[in-house]
Amino acid sequence: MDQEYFDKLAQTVIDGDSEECVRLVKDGIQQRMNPLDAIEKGLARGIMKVGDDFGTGVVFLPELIMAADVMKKGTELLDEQIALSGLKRQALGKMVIGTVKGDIHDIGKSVVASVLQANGFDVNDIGIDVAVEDFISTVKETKANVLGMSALLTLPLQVMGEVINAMKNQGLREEVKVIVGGCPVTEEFADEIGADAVGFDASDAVKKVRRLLGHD
Ligand code: B1M
Repeated sequence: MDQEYFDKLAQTVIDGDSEECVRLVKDGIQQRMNPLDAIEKGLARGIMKVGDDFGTGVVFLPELIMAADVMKKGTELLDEQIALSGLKRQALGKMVIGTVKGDIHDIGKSVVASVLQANGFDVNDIGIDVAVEDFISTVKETKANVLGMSALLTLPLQVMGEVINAMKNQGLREEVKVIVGGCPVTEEFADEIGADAVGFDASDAVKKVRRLLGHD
């Protein structure tokens, strides 16, 4: 698919036009485009523009919500394609992923979960607004060897550190690797709270998790 296609896809998010978004995504799927390209080069660029305009007061919450709904409809269709591409692979590791307590942003986290799954990891996505004790109990129950935490808001970032401390207190930290991500998360912050890695996008998350588990 060419740049014009990705620009049109981005525009559907900006315009809040879910019908056109779904039409374009289905068209792209039929033409065997790379689904991650459609998310990163198309839909995500649209939502970033709306997010920037929201930050500067050019658009308001209702427009942001509409744009997010369009993005979600598009990513759901694309996530299905991403999942299909990884169906036959053997699990490279067991992972739990969620967005931390106080934060309900789920689009980026879900994209990361789908791409990791498609790349051979067994991923348990426990959703949004996840409390410290729920991360810990799911890691224990599923015997995961990687925990992924996402946050887009600045304030709930501290929950990531609380989860890592709880893991230490419960003797889980040695055996479970931790990766964090989301737009406010930096290398410095990850070091400060004692995470093993930070993922800047879905492909980077795959690269880092592979490395953490010794696959590269
Ligand atoms: Co919100 N929001 N939002 N929002 N929103 C931001 C984050 C914001 C930066 C917008 C702005 O002001 N410019 C701002 C945060 C400011 C701050 O704290 N510093 C903000 C705000 C303020 C809010 C509310 C408080 C607004 C309000 O109510 N007044 C509210 C928060 C409610 C809450 O959480 N308690 C709110 C609500 C919403 C919507 C519900 C409308 C909607 C979310 C819908 C949904 O998720 N279902 C929404 C959206 C869409 C955004 C923006 C515009 C876009 C987020 C997104 O989906 N990006 C966002 C602006 C921005 O990010 N610049 C914004 C696309 C997605 C593919 O990228 O999520 O970054 P992203 O994920 C990437 C990477 O970050 C990385 O890989 C992903 C794929 O490339 N990654 C990981 C993410 N997690 C990872 C984990 C990993 C590894 C990589 O390992 C575990």
